[in-house]
Order: sequence, then C-alpha cells, then structure tokens
Amino acid sequence: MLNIILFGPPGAGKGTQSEKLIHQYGLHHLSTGDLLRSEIAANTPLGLEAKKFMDEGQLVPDSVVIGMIENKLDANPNAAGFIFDGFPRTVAQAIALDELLIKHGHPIAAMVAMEVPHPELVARLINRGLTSGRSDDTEEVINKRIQEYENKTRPVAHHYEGQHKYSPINGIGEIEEVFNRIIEAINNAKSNVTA
Ligand code: B4P
Repeated sequence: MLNIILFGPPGAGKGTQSEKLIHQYGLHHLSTGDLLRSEIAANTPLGLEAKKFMDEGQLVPDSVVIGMIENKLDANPNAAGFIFDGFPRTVAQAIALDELLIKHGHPIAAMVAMEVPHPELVARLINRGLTSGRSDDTEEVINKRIQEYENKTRPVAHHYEGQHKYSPINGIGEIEEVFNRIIEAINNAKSNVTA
C-alpha cells in the first residue's frame, strides 16, 4: 500500500496533479476540499457548518475533517493506497492521520510539497475564479486562505520533515513538467519503503 500526501498552499495545483496521479498509480484520491464541497452541494448539516468557514477563507474545524477521512479509510480497506490532497492541514490533523494509518498498518510513505510563490498562487486562483463559481476564489478570500496556510498548515511540513518523509518540488512550470517531478519524488520514496 502506498500512501502519499500532496502538500502545498491554496492554488499550488494539488487537485490538478492528484487527478493525474490516481491514473498513474491506481491510488484512491481523498480530497477534503472536494468532500466538503459535496457536503455543501447536498445541503447536509456538516456542509452548512463547513461553508461558514470556507467562505471566510478559514480552515474547517479539525474534528470535522478527521472524521471524514476516518470514514473514507474504513470504507476502502482494499485500496492500493491513498493520495491525501489538502489533508492534513494542521499538525493536529497530521497526528490523527498518522495514528489512523498505523492502525491500518501502512504509514505515510512521503509528503510531496509543491512550492509556488504567493503572487503566482493569487494569479492562478483569481483566474480559476472566473469559471469555478467557487465563493472562496475571490482576491480577498484567496489572501486569507494563504495567510491561514502560513499560520496553521506550513508547520505540517516540519512534522513530516522530522519523520524524513518531506520531499519538496518546484510547482512552477507546465502541468506535465510538475507531474514528472512529483513522479520522481514518489518513486524515490517507494524505493526507500521497499529497501
Ligand atoms: P481545497 O479544495 O483543498 O483547494 P485549493 O487549496 O483551492 O487548491 P489546489 O492546490 O487543489 O489547486 P488546484 O489544483 O485546483 O481547499 C478549499 C477550502 O476547503 C480550504 O480553504 C478550507 O476552507 C477547506 N478545507 C479543505 N481541506 C481542509 C482541511 N484538511 N482542514 C480544514 N479545512 C479544509 O489549482 C489551482 C489553479 O491553478 C487551477 O485553476 C489550475 O488549473 C491551476 N494550475 C494548476 N497547476 C498549474 C500549473 N502548473 N501552472 C499554471 N496553473 C496551474
């Protein structure tokens, strides 16, 4: 089983690259952003609660997203592995994920971190906002999301650095070019796991 975290600030391209990775490795894609948006679309109590935070550019409470991930892990016991996209986003989420995966017997193999500078993130997300219809793709909310990332999410990188699983890559360039860098990082991690 191969468990990979795709990490990076809002707009780094996690969702874009996850789509390609699931085809490459046959992994199960777990995006907390997508899961939350489907709860919102279905008007569930969880979705209504999450929307208040997302519209403000804030992170949704840890207990909500950890519970969602736990349900998905339990529902897919035979998966070849998971790509965690947009999760964990706080150190508390990272600790919870580590514990869940130890229970399942397959810890994280690598965190691949996509590095993209702030002005490029803002430009990409404003551009996506022209067609996405996402209420959090406006300049004011985008800047709050990046601030939230700096305050609460960046420390998650140090958590996996401490476990020697942190693998930074340059997230600037053509989508295919970035994809090849991610593949290289994952293949290195795989050979470490099997070594
Ligand atoms: P997410 O849905 O996770 O999404 P994201 O950060 O907006 O973007 P991503 O990095 O996936 O970018 P994408 O590929 O789309 O989060 C949304 C919200 O949900 C959060 O703000 C938070 O409120 C909540 N949430 C989610 N998970 C949570 C958690 N664990 N805890 C608490 N709250 C949580 O790419 C962006 C754009 O760039 C696209 O238009 C794409 O086409 C373009 N692009 C991609 N790669 C490119 C490249 N190489 N060059 C140029 N453009 C590129």
